[in-house]
Amino acid sequence: MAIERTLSIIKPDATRRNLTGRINAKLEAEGLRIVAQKRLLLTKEQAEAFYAVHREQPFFVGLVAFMTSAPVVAQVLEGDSAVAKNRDIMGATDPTKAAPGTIRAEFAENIEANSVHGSDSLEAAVQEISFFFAGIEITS
Ligand code: FUP
Repeated sequence: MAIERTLSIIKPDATRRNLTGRINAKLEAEGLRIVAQKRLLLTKEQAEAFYAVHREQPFFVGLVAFMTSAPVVAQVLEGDSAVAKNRDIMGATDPTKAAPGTIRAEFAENIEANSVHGSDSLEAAVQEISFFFAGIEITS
């Protein structure tokens, strides 16, 4: 296994319900290290840029409105196979399909307000980490 870094976002539905600590506890219990973290309120332009790949999707406008509705916590997670491991810990996009014990099964409100984002590939992780963090802000 290789040590990887992945980008995680604790979304507005979760920050609003004070779930940051409980989500972080799950990530750490599964062996991921939080090597950078910051809380911020995304602008419309920032949310649109982050989710640019979904620009043509019918859910795009709602997704941007949701992601700018309250603060998010952006974080870099590090560990063995961190990209896939975080996706496992998160669970499926739709919480009704997420495996028991996953963050989305436990906390998500619906397919849009689904509590967390996680990079879906190593290439996406590199790009998404650089969207939020400078190298000097990440410390193993
Ligand atoms: P994921 O990688 O699991 O976050 O899922 P996607 O990249 O497919 O979708 C990104 C985000 O778009 C989801 F987290 C929530 C939102 N979305 C919707 O609001 N409705 C949908 O039908 C699909 C995705």
